[in-house]
Amino acid sequence: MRPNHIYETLLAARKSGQKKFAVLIDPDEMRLDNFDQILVLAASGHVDYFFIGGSLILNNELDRCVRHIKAHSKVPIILFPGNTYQLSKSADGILLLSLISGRNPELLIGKQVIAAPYLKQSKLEILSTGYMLIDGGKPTAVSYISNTQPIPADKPDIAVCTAMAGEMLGLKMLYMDAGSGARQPVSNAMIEQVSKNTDIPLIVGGGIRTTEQVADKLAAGADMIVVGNAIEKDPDLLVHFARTIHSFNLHRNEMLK
Ligand code: 1GP
Repeated sequence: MRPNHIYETLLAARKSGQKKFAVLIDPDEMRLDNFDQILVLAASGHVDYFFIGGSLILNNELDRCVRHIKAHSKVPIILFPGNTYQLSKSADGILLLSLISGRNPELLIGKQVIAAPYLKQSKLEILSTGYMLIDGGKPTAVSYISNTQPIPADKPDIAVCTAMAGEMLGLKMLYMDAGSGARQPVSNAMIEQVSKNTDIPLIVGGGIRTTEQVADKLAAGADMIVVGNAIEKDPDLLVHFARTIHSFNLHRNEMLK
């Protein structure tokens, strides 16, 4: 296992209020023309991390996808696996997810037991993450595949207690996800409550489509924003989202002077 470079960076960023931006790549979309455009935009310094994965990957291209990105960009790659077969030793780190919003034992601990010996031998940095699925207004691939119910969008107390329990159990990060292509992203009110009541890096994703939403989620307390679908459809959005995040960070630095 690699030393905790990614985690140390994220923890320091959380403490200093600096926000991060991750682009989610679905290996199934690798052949799209947009994919190389995304790599070019990311390589010019706009993206902090690539997340790679999906609830259901139809091709067998994950490892090739990771190596292709490595060859064309220096942006660290973090696996975001929907299953134990979505592993690649060429990535930099892995979100070792426990689906703490659900009550499916396979996704709380079962899959992690299967993956542990592979991960122990790999050089991947292990980022144990409490994964919380939040209702985004329609059933998503994650809720269907995981056979779990998301936390209701209007019940921030459930999200807070779930997040606090995850932190107390020793998970290093939290990921609030409305699911890929969600109608509504996680609400600002819920992000604010979870962020106030926990001290570990908070990742937020699912259904984020506009710079206003990005700015609002950051102001509410998200430490990292993840966007997949919107950028897949319009890669130029990557630059707009990155600018929003960097100007938030600059503004914060100015305030601290
Ligand atoms: C899904 O949070 C990610 O797990 C990203 O969602 O594709 O809707 O941006 P979108």
